[in-house]
Amino acid sequence: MQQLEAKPGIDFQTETYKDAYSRINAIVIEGEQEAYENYIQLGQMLPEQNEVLIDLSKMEHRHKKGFQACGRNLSVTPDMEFAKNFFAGLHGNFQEAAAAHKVVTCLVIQSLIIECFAIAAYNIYIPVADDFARKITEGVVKDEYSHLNFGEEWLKAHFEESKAEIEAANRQNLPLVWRMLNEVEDDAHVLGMEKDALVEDFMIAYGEALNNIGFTTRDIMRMSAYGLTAA
Ligand code: PL3
Ligand code: FE2
Ligand code: FE2
Repeated sequence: MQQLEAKPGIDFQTETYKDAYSRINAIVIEGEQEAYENYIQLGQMLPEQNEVLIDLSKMEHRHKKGFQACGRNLSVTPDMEFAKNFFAGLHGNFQEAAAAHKVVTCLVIQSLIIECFAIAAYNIYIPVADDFARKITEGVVKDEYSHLNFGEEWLKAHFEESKAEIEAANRQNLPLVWRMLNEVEDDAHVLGMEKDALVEDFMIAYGEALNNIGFTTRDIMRMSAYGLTAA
């Protein structure tokens, strides 16, 4: 709500900006769509939490609508095929875990990894966004903290019996996040977002989440490094 004037230095109507936006906007729309589906599936896996999870899924649906409006506002057509591929790895791992009734792995993928990725990306996007998208994204990012909190609380309450599976899910999926960040680096740069800042904000949010769940600083250091050097 701070600055309502256009950002100096970014022209939201150049072909370069719109081309990059067609992929980033699609990634966010696809991410929100998959989050919507994932929370519905999580509700089926955790029947006693189904109502809460259905509420979260509805928020994700609203987020998707909001980001679709951001694309339309800039006359950009999102490249949904690109975005589907972008999420294919995490999507496949979530589906595989769901089929095996591995609720801990599903929560790590959606409520920790994907939500932290979204929180980092949206916070960094807000100061460089156009006025319309900034207002939408400010509303969305508040919700994402509550989604992250759902995962934290559940995993914290089941920490001892979940610890090994959380570590395995981290090891399986964190390298995918670094790969995804590399894939989006150039387009994000065009939008005024730097990869280093994305990595830093992701690490902070994810490390704090692991800490809240019950991991030690030593565990967190070890877990955060997976795949980072290979990225
Ligand atoms: C779950 O609620 C949302 C999942 C979305 C994941 C988004 C990842 C975004 C990475 C690309 C950074 C660009 C952000 C710009 C926003 C228009
Ligand atoms: Fe969302
Ligand atoms: Fe979310």
